[in-house]
Amino acid sequence: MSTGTAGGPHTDHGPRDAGTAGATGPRDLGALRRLAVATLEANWEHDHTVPSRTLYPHQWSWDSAFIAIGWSHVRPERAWRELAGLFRAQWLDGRVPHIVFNPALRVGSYFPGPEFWASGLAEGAPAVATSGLIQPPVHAPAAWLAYRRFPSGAGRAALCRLYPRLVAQQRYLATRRDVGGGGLACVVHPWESGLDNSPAWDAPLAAVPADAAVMRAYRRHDTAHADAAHRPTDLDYARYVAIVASYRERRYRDDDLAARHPFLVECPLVNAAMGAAEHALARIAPLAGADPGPHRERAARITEALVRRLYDPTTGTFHPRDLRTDRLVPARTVLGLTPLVLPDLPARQVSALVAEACSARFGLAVRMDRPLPSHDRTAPDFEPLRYWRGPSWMNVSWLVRRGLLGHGRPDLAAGLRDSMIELVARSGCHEYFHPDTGAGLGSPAFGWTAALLLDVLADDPPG
Ligand code: 9WN
Repeated sequence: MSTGTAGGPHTDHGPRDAGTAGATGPRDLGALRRLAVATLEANWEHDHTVPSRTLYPHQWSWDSAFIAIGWSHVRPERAWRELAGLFRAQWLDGRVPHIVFNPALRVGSYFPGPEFWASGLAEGAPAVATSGLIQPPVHAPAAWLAYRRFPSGAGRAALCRLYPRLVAQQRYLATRRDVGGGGLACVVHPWESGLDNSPAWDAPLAAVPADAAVMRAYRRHDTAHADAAHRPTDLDYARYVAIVASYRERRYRDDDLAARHPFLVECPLVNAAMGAAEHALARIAPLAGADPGPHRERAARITEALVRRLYDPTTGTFHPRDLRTDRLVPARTVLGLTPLVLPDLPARQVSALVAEACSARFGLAVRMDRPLPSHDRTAPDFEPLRYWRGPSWMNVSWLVRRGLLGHGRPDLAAGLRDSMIELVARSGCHEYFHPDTGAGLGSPAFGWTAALLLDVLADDPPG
């Protein structure tokens, strides 16, 4: 990997010279750890951690799960406050909203803000303002890892309080969101996947009627804080807004999605996370006095459905299924690799995904020369600077690394770990990174980058 420039290491806490991949010395690792802790501390806000003080000043769902894992390494009580705070905003139907708005912040501190979502008008929404969407359900594994890292009595009590809420989150996804009837949950908005403008959504989004000019009526907050050339376009945002408007009009009810909703897609990541959550719940259940059996059964059913509905034997990877056309989306994005997190993924799919990850498309190796990209490097629509259309993200690398560890590939997992550490050593705790140079992009002090760096530095065994 060549030298990153944008963002540079933080001068206050950052390492001076962390060396090349795999050669990061112990003193440098100490400095990296301090940088990560300082980033989390700076983003802590009473009972949760903001992803970024500038771009994302509220609480985000899957960010909080990753961030809780980071807190478990340094201040375990904050891991539980983070998760408990998020689940206090759970809706009566079990959905965990993707944004919980901080009422103390001024109007306009994020777009679309609470006035746009109008969650208060929806049945079963909490008193605090939230969005009406979900994000990948990575919370049960996060809670399990946080407990395993520091298994105190207080941690166990917090985990047991969380357990029924985690179960309700799964029930919501498995029932209300199984619009395709095949045992998988669908996403109703690209934001629900966490990979907002991934090329995976281009085809299903193209069918949503929208005009970029509608964005003149709104003030985008993201482009005031980040380079517009790195962010989704105005036409993307016009479609995002149109899809929310359609869901909001029905007060975020899921009963007639198939008949009315313009975007319905089964996402490999959301469903892999849902399966991994059942495995984690099977570990948590005995602590909470519950039977792990049903969790194991549901986990097996989800893995079977994922392989049946989203795996394409001709490409050897997983693809989203567009329920409007009942076809797989052809783009080969990093979403396709994420089913590796399932411990019961059959050997055939594991070896196909390892081959896909090690191909020129994603460049995974025991010694990586460039970080894992979010999209196929060889695709004509690969964009090294634009958000989820090429740049490297720490959370996706972390998920793939866990999958590799779980499937007996510690060599490749170590290569990925080195490349993740090197990114932060070169560029700081950025939101995402240039997939060729490792330059830091987006927000410079990003929560999950710091949190997951702490986790990979600790290098706990899988489980
Ligand atoms: C919309 C907070 C979130 C992440 C998402 C990431 C980005 C929001 C945005 O930031 O999405 O939810 O405004 O772009 O795509 O994964 O959770 O960090």
